[in-house]
Amino acid sequence: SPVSASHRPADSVMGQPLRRREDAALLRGQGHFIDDHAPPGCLHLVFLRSPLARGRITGLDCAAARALPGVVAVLTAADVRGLGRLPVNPIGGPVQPPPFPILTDDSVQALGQPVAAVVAETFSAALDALEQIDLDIEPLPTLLTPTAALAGDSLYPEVPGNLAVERHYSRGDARAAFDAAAVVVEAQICHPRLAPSSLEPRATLAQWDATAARLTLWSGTQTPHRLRSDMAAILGLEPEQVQAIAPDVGGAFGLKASLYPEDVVVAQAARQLGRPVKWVASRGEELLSGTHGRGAESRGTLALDREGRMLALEADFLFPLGYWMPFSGAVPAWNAARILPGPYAITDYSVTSRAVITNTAPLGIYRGAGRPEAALLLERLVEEAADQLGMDPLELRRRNLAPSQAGDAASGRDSSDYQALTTELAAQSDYETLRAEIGQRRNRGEKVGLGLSCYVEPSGQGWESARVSLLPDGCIQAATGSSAQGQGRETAFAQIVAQVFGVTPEQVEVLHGDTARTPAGIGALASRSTPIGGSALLLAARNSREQAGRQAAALLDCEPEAVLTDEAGLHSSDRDAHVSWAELARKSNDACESEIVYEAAGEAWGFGACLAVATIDQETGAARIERLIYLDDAGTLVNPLLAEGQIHGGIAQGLGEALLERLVYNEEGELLTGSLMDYALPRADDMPALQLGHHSTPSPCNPLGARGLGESGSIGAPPAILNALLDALKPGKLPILEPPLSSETLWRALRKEQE
Ligand code: SMO
Repeated sequence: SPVSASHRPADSVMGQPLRRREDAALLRGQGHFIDDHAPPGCLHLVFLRSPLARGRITGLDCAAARALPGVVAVLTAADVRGLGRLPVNPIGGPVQPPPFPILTDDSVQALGQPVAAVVAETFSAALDALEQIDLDIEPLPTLLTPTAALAGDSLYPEVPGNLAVERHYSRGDARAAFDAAAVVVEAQICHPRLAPSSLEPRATLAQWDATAARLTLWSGTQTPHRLRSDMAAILGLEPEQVQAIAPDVGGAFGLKASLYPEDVVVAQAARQLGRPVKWVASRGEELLSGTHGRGAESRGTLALDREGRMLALEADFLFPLGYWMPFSGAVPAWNAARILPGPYAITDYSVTSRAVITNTAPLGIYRGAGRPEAALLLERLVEEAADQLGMDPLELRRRNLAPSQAGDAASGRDSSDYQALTTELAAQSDYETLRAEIGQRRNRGEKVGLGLSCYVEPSGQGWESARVSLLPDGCIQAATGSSAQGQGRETAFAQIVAQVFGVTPEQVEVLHGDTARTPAGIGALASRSTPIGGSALLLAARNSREQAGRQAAALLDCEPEAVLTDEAGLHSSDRDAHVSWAELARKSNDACESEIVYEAAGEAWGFGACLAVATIDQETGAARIERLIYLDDAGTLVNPLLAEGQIHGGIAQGLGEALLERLVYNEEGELLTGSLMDYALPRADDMPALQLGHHSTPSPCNPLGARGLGESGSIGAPPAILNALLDALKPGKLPILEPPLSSETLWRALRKEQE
């Protein structure tokens, strides 16, 4: 029969909470991560890293290491001299990047900077050889904090005053508004430096084919096409000579969005030695030399009138960039500044953001990339204002949230309804009752508080490409230039394409993460893979489906508009004539294939609201999140199960930022949090039960109507959690907010209050 019994109407595929097709293999240990790959003859590479934060190299002797059995080579700066440098995205304005270091033999600018690389037959032989390298460094005074770097000597002549990025956004006359205001509140935050902490650390395997002069790179990357073009340029190759493959990527979070100096050394070693070379970062190397996130110092002031109308905002961010800049190194400073005043209708504002070179690990994008910093500063100011005005913080927000906006596809302006989400937040939390209960508990002496946040998440601008083809076996192949980092792209992308063809998702094969098999693309970052990558697939699928309809019409002897599809194939509308997908692929004259580049007309802005209830144990200072309600509007949800998974993950990382995580350097620039014994990642038992809800107002900015939500949880959760704890602490106060609010910090604050 042409119509199978399990036939599902086409519109039931999108929006279904399908389980991830990726999981069966991953759960059975059949995933293919970088370290699972070991081509015959594969060599192992390990790095000698600087043990000092800044200094002049006075001696480097690798002779003993080279002489050890099993050691094939020791690469130093001489082996990579003359190679190119990594471009830095000048997003939102100019950037003065420092040099791109690959291996150094004159000076070191950060603890963990690669100095030499040992390549050996086995990993342990490589490690043994590391011990035999003599490295002498004469220490120099370090610039570790952004404030110190801004006041200190220039670390590189290319970056005068160490100032690499400066962005300014303003509207109206903030100064005048401040002068006229009834209430002015301030906030100062020292954002924690964070480690993105993917499951598989950074890893790269390179193989050079000397005959074909071709380089193959397997890398845990979220931007395979950019890795390919950047690597080609740095090595002096044509892009066609390089193939980048991202197999299973165990999380990326921004950490894996840029090529690293280490990747270049691995590729160069493979080219020099003519054998495959693999490097897998240890967890310690990852904490030491992977890109960190956040780390800014921020301050802001908010002016209001007596009725709580927000009049003006001033904000200032200062980011410590570290000693080299990854491709997206300017993004956090730009993002933090450009999204203010967030969801609020503030007409007069002035926001400055600067980023400076420091003697620390590089700073990169990390889930949220500037948005969490902006949201935390703004939402602290709102809570302070509510305090000063004696007004309920939800009411204060509702008075100032921008009015709902219809959005407009032509101008690329997104729609929004912030009020609707906060109305729902009040309803879901039974807000008045909850407030009253918390008041009673406080009267009984309990340290309990309620915190709120509203946030925006600009997501998805620019382009992405896709190719959708009907294969001879009747399968539909969907190739995306976007990428996957473990967040279920295959499942969601298959749903988008299956919907268009009227088939089941199982009939759609998704190709990603291989530059030789997919059209060019940017990748999985900036919450863009669904709104932009998904929209590209949607449009390519529509074209390809239309071609299939035209060609089937000729075979079925009907009009193309009359062709119906289902999982069995294509049918005339009276269902008298039919052709299977495989038959069509074989019989049609032209391929049913479409490849497109989709350029978004505008930028989709996701948004949401969060409410947290938290308590502080008065004996130990331990924080406990009692309740967490998280509502978002991410537009069209392709798969609500995946959407919620993204929000869970984002909230977990946000909870880490609020309560647990901080990379700490001492005054010598040594990393005190060099292992997961000292750097506290959240565990399952740190997570509260979550109450999630979605509004799904389609965005007019892309044909899918989707907004990103991959970064959502880490933007909206920290302000709500921190606001709840600071509410619980009252009448205690923290003059400068320096997350994480660990039990020690809270315990000390409670003691102080009792003094
Ligand atoms: S921080 Mo994201 O991977 O753009």
